[in-house]
Amino acid sequence: MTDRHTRFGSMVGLVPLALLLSVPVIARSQQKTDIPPPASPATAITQVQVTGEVARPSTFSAEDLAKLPRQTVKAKAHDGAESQYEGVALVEILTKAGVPFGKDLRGKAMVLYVVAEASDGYRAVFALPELDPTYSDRMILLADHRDGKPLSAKEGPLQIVVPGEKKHARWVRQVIRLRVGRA
Ligand SMILES: Nc1nc2c(c(=O)[nH]1)N[C@H]1C(S)=C(S)[C@@H](COP(=O)(O)O)O[C@H]1N2
Ligand SMILES: [Mo]
Repeated sequence: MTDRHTRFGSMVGLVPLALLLSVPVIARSQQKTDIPPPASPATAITQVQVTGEVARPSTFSAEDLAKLPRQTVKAKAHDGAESQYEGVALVEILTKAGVPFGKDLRGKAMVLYVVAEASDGYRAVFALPELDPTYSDRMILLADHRDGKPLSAKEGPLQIVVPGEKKHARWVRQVIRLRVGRA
């Protein structure tokens, strides 16, 4: 008992010494970059989730997007440069997930909307008729290529392209999710 107390006492005495000795170790581990950097957009996986008020919640990979009807549109980016964008019309992706368009986009479905969500938390809303060729001739695209090349890390891998829109606030970059909601 006494012996243990004595030993404990001497261990307590060692604590400040141990702390003192560990200072250079801590300093060294802070210099070392052994913590991996956060996933950069350059390595982001090409995929988009379709969630919310949909019959078939789905995830579309690059392969899935390549199999859907491909569209190209000419549009002026925020930097003022006219480019050829290539990708899949939002209506095609959403139709696959069971979102109503065409003859089904009427009545109670008229309160549905889609939120394009980005990896940085940025979001923008579209009403379904804006995307529907039976309502509008606009071609709102989920683009994966610009002028024949994959989108840059800043833009992509997936970006909404809204040709002809006078401001670019709905050209959501780094899209990760299309969430359908009911107003
Ligand atoms: N993911 C994401 N997309 C975004 C934004 C954003 O902050 N995050 N800003 C929007 C706004 S307000 C504009 S004007 C354009 C700006 O495009 P640029 O950054 O390519 O110039 O991107 C749009 N898309
Ligand atoms: Mo903007």
